[in-house]
Amino acid sequence: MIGVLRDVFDVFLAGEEFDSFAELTSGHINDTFLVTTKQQHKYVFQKINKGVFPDVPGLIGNKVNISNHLHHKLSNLTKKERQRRILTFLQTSGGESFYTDQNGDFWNVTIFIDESQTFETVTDPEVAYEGGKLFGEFIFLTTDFDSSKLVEVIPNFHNMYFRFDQFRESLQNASEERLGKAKSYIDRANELKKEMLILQDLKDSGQIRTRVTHNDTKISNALFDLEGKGLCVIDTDTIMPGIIHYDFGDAIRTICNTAAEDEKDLEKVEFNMDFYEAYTKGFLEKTGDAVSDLERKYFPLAAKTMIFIMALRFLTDYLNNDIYYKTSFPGHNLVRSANQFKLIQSFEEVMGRVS
Ligand code: GN1
Ligand code: MG
Repeated sequence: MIGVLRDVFDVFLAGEEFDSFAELTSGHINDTFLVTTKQQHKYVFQKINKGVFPDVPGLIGNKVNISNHLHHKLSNLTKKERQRRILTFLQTSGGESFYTDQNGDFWNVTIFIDESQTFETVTDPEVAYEGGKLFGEFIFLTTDFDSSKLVEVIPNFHNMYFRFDQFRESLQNASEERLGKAKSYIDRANELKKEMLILQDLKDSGQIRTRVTHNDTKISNALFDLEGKGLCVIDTDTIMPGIIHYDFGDAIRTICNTAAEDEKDLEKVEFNMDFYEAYTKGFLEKTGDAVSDLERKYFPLAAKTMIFIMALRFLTDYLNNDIYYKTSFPGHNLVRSANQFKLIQSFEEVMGRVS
């Protein structure tokens, strides 16, 4: 690995000297490294998974364009402040935002944001509130960016019809053993199908507007400063046109889960309503009038739908013998799916109590 990292280094950081690197392992898709220079600067080197993303140059174009837009919108801040609040992409000596290595893999480099922290799970409503403000601000600041200028980096990424089609195919190809182990979750997915298509229909009919969305707003993709204030939205690979519900719901999916998304002990998995309220408050404070009443009306369904889509995708990957997500033990995807289905059950109970 060191060889290719050095090649990437030389192309992006000709003026500095390589010191050391460490792999950052929290993502499920790409390979990510923290690189430190002898000048004591830190950068994030990322190799984008070209098996998952068919158009990597398009993907990098999206995220660089959105970063530039955000830098422009926050131009009242100093450059140093902006580089802590917004991902900043380096350019190669040839003026490109990515480098293609000898294997045809694509690399991009961003400035590492130091003195920051992330959360895999949330235990403090203040984190939920700050996360809501951060992702809400992202929506607010990108509302005037024409989303049709973005490449659809994974076509149909959050399209529920498409995810059900993939699920149906996986059922046809799965082993008897895996079908048996997954039976109760397969049944549950089918039971929920009709409700889980409502938002997709509202999007497809144009009743809910398509805008710039991040599409992977799990809480670990929000950086916080050391005081716990929201700092920067990271992992912008999946930025593309979408509906606000994708971002609202995916954040709730991780913030309101009292356990990690792959916790095996399902008794630990509960939906935390206080965090739902704290997140929503922060989100709406920042989005302001960028959110319509109709969009807002469907926030609770957005939460359920985004928990569900991950339950379905993990289940599908389990039935496909784990070809998409990185797994660390046999059955990892089934554990993830079971976890998300338990979260839906808890969500239904908690929401039933408040409504
Ligand atoms: C994947 O690679 P990572 O962890 O950023 C996935 C998301 C899921 C997430 C679940 C391109 O994101 O959709 O919500 O795992 N990204 C892609 O943890 O499929
Ligand atoms: Mg991601």
